[in-house]
Amino acid sequence: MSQALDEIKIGGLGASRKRVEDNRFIRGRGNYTDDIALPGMLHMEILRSPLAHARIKSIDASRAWDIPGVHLVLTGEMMATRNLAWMPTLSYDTQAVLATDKVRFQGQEVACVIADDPYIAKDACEAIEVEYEPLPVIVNPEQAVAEGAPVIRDDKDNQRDNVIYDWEVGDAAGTERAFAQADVISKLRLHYPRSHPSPIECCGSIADFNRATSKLTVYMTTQAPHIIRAAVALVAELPEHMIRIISPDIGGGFGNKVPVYPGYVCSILASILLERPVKWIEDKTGNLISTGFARDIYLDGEMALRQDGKILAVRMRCDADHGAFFSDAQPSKFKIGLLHSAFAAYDIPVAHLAARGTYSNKAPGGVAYRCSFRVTEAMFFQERMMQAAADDLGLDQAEFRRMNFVKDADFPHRTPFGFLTDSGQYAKCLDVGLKAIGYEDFRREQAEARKRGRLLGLGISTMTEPLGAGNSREYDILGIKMFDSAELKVHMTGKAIVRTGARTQGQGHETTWAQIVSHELGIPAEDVVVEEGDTDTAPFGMGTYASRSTPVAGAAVAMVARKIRAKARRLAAHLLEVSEEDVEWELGRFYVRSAPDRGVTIQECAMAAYSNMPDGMEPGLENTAYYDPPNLTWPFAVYIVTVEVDPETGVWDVLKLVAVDDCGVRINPMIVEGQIMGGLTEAYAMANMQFITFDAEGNCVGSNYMDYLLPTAWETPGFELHSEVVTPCPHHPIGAKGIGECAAVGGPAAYVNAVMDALSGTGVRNIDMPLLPDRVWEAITYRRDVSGAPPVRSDD
Ligand code: MCN
Ligand code: CUM
Repeated sequence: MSQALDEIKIGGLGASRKRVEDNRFIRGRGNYTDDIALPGMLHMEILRSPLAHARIKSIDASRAWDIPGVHLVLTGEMMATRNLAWMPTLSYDTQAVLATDKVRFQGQEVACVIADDPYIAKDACEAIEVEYEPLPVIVNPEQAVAEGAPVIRDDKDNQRDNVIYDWEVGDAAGTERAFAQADVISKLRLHYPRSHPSPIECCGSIADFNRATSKLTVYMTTQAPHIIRAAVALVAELPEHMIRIISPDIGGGFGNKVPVYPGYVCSILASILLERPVKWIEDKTGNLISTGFARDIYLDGEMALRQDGKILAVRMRCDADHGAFFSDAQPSKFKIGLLHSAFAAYDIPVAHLAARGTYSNKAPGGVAYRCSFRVTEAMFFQERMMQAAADDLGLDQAEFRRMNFVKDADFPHRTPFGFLTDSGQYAKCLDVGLKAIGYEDFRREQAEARKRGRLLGLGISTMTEPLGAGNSREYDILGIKMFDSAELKVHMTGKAIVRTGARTQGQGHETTWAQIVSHELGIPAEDVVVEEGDTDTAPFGMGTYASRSTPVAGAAVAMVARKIRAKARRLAAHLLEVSEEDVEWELGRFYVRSAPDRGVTIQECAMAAYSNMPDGMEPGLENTAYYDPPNLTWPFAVYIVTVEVDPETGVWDVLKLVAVDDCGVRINPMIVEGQIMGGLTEAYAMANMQFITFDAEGNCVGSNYMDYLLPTAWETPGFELHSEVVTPCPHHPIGAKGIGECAAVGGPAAYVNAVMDALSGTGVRNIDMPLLPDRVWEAITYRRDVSGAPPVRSDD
């Protein structure tokens, strides 16, 4: 007779538990960086460069110093005397903290003022006189490598041009041979425009250096507090145990809060110099103009095809515009992130990718924005290429994908670029999606509508994403291996606290980690509090990005709970006066195998750990687990969109969107759905409206919410989500795969493919995102491709 608990009732695995963090968020009781006020706190503002490329002839800050209430003016020159004018980036480059020699992008940090309040600081910034000598500006890779292009990074000894790297992966010779066998070669060139994560909360920090204790405490908006602590220790040469990084509530990160920004560094130095807390909160334009952007990549590729639809090989080239400093946060081994995860879901024998990265006079960044290290670009190119290839062969979009999918029985599968995928049911996901969208009926309707001049289109996109870096064999950042951790303390009454090295920014870890503990131990989720983000209390971890939290930190939570269960079993044996081998487990309770009625609850075991442990047993019930995943997790999804395009205006509307996501076991189905809807919304924004571009002088167009559009509930289409396909991850302790970015990764191609499908037969092969009405109209009207992000002329 079982007395096991009902797992869903106690908020375990699979329960759509309401998010516990929302209790404070929706009541306005969150505790964000800007909510924190420390006694004696000063305020910092940053003076930014109005020019994209210019030599600094002089900086005169005397008028700023004279303003009452100003405590400190920091310039590059002063930073240089402390060896802090430049800092190392996460990609083995250097980045200016405050400009000394030149400014290299519009919005670059030139000076900082620390004052009694932010208004005085801002006024004082305006009183700083900087004399610039403008230099020629580079805003795209083509200009970067042109004859006679000015060298942007002339600060670097061996840098003679604007090339950061030339990198390749795959089998060039084998790909060449496969192309020689092709019946058809399909080609596509496209630009994935620069986009910005644009979290509602901007970046900021409060540095608090206490001379009496020598302790530096920094409250800051970081997705990876431990990495920041290590960086501060190494760059500022402060002792690591005297640095405490606290990441309070975060109002969205989306990758924007992974890098180290000059504002953080300046607030820290200012606090050390002034021995007072210094707060820096970025404004919206500062955030859009200077912090980590994403994409800005030109992709060019070919697919070798057999007439019957079999893909023989893929060749990809890309030009990535990294801005003025190569500051990508990504595994060190891979110069262009995981772009080579492209085509992982398709059974393709051989492939080759060549990538070139270049500097430009734009803000640095490159990988961040809901992507596991450029997977977004990879999947976008993949699915646009699949559509183009199917069209070239005259094959049905769905059929062409299905016939090339990696089959369920073929896992584990080695992708042409060397990744090992381990599980999935790709065809099943596609079938669910096609049925839900009413594929056959829509195709008929589309043909009918065509006759009456109406343009309907259907776009399919699939994605598989490598989520959960490490394993530590292949994934490191600046040599620090990528693993994660969890610490679980069960108190004597059976209540518990779990801490991890990850950092939630809205994803709901406070809810879901408790559910994992609940699943493993039978402790009701409401009895488990989750804490993250304080380096003095959380175990070391690499932070939250690349949807690695569930795959890595979440796995660590399960593993540490199992360690606790193992000890609890010994306590149970002691309490039940039987040998450990005679003890059985069911959710929340140990019992005697031969007498199931005789049992003890996990809570009773917890009490015994403090009050009645067997002789020789270490008291207490707490432990830590570090988890180094054997592989990435590989979720899969199919997104299908139908649209109607108005040929008169180029405006397009989504008729229906169907999403079939297989992220393995879902810890909290409601949270997973929220993640998918958020991602589909961001994907819609990228496809439809979002554009951070630059004019020929390097002025950023898109530095405010009038130019850089965020979709509201009004324009966002409705989504139909499907969760019936579940392929547990074979190596994750609870079978979960990551989900946080999937829809933002796979979504854009679905929308674009739908619009392109509506235009089929017009000879238009590509319109680059965003598919603004004027671009679509131009394509329809002139029957031509609309490509790239050309510099917008400032006199236009
Ligand atoms: N989850 C689940 N079952 C699964 C997988 C995940 O219930 N099989 C839950 C998780 O426990 C977690 C959430 O879904 O509560 C997302 O989990 P995961 O896929 O592990 O992603 P991370 O927690 O590592 O979040 C990072 C990811 C990234 S990289 C970006 S960018 C992004 C995203 O999450 N930024 C976000 N989603 C975001 N959502 C919000 N609200 N805010 C951001 O800044
Ligand atoms: Cu690439 S954005 Mo998220 O990985 O933080």
